[in-house]
Amino acid sequence: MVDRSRAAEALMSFGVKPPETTPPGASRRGLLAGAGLAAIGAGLASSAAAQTTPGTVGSPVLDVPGKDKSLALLGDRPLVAETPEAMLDDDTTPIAKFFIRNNGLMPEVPADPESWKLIVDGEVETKLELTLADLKRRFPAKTLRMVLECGGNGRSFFQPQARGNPWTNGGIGCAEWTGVALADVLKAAGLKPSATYTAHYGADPHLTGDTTKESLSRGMPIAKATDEHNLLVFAMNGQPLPHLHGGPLRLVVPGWPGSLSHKWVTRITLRDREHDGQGMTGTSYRVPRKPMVPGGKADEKDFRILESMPVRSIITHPGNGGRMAAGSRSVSLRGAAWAGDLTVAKVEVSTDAGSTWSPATLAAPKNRYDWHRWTASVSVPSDGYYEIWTRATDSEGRMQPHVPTNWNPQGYGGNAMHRVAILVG
Ligand SMILES: Nc1nc2c(c(=O)[nH]1)N[C@H]1C(S)=C(S)[C@@H](COP(=O)(O)O)O[C@H]1N2
Ligand SMILES: [Mo]
Repeated sequence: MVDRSRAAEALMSFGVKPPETTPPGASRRGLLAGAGLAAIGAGLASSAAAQTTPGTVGSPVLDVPGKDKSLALLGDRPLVAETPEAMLDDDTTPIAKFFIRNNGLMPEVPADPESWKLIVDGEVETKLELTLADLKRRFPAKTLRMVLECGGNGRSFFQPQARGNPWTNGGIGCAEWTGVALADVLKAAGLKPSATYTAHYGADPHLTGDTTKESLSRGMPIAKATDEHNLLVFAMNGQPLPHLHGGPLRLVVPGWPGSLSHKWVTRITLRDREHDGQGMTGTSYRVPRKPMVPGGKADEKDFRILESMPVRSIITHPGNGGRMAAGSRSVSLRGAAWAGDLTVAKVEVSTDAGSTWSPATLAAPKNRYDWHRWTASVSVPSDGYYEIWTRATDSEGRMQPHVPTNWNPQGYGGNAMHRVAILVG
């Protein structure tokens, strides 16, 4: 166990990871020990409370062609990397900065992407076998800018620590996805009245290489499956969908956990009941219906499937550890906010730990499921150390909490307010 000071404990009770003196076994990153804060100086770094992971200093670096080396590597087998909040400052997340989440190994790159095959079967009138070329020929393509967010985003802020990849707020990206509507393909297959749930299968082998096991196989109720925004995607930001992100063909199911957005998708089976594949059972992608004691023993029958992701706002500029010139009396902020199936009603910012809040200005999203970019300006009455906080409220009036709530063993739904530390002068 890492020796923690009283102050650090106070921070932890506030849902914030204090600086680690010893790197934790599970995570190879020294949370808060990254580039930004280090630049401010040791004194600030040891007292900083800001909730972010600015870099991968002292950790193995992600070295994958086409990907930014500043992504924070959370694991290499399977390959998992997140995008520190300050790297999410683009309106559209570039492919190089987009987070990566694999559960298994990567499939082989197909010699001819256009002949990639998708099967639609199960509770349908007509079983379909479509190549990527067929999909492009038979169905109209559309492009939507949409958030893809890992179900475990925010997990690292749970106390006690929850099981799984220790995402800060960077298991998220917002890209321009081009593809055909899943709803159109399901319509072409003809849904039987018995079709109530989907099951998604892909080409990525299980980590153990065991061919009888799926690395992941999730599904969704038919009402969500037939939403016109779900796409069978073959292009990302105007480029052929990269292999790493599921190319040549993946699902993108916005608003719900990223695990529904199956990469290298080969088969979608319509079922007459809830799916029971890899990632559907136990406490996977499930949250307590009845709040449980943090760290306690889970009773799986009290759990429900996590559907729409909770509201979240992040500060994308300045980054944690940002420095302003001496004498600066205002700081311009930029950020992003999103809210699963809902929209964001408002974003607010504070420089006094939430004693007072002022509104941010939201830009109009391009389409439903796009994130809301926001800007704000805050005044800083003197030089010195400040923490900037942001919080968003969704269109149903739910605001981000101060601390992650509804603790669960695998740490889903943690959406505490985001904060960064800056130094003026
Ligand atoms: N075939 C397959 N699809 C998958 C996964 C996977 O492991 N295998 N991971 C899922 C999870 S948990 C997430 S969060 C997203 C991540 O997509 P990305 O790697 O393109 O960012 O892909 C989803 N689709
Ligand atoms: Mo995920």
